[in-house]
Amino acid sequence: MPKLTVYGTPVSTYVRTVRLLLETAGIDYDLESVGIFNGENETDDYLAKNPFGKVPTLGIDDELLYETAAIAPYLDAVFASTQFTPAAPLAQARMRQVMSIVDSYLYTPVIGSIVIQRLIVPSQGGKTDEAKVKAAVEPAKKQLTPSKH
Ligand SMILES: N[C@@H](CCC(=O)N[C@@H](CS)C(=O)NCC(=O)O)C(=O)O
Repeated sequence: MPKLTVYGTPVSTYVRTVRLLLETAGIDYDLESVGIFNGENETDDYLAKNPFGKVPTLGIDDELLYETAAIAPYLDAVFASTQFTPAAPLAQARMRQVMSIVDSYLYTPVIGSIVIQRLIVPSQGGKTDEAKVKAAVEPAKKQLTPSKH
């Protein structure tokens, strides 16, 4: 079993995705905190692990893997007997479709605006920018409305 290390901010939604999978499958790992609110993700040390300065990054012994859409299937295939991936190709494609929609369209209004403004800013003593929240509600609703498929 390789040594697995998750580098990232615990509250991050993408870090949570990777940790949910690890925890649910009972896979041993270490968590090394890299703060995205205090600039730790922009240090030379972290940028050497992940040149985009995003969390999470997964350490697998001496290897480093980043991008949640790469990390999750890797962990599922190697350590969880693909229990988190549907076997049927169409169901698998639907899963990737949802993941891609979240990454490409939903993250910015929901996390980047609503969660940051309503949760993170007040938790750090700041004041919510209600205009940013308001502007994000319609795009978020649109992305959350199921399509006919
Ligand atoms: N495409 C990346 C996105 C990860 C991401 O956006 N993480 C956020 C936290 S939820 C982050 O690192 N933000 C720090 C920043 O943008 O400076 C992935 O799938 O892992």
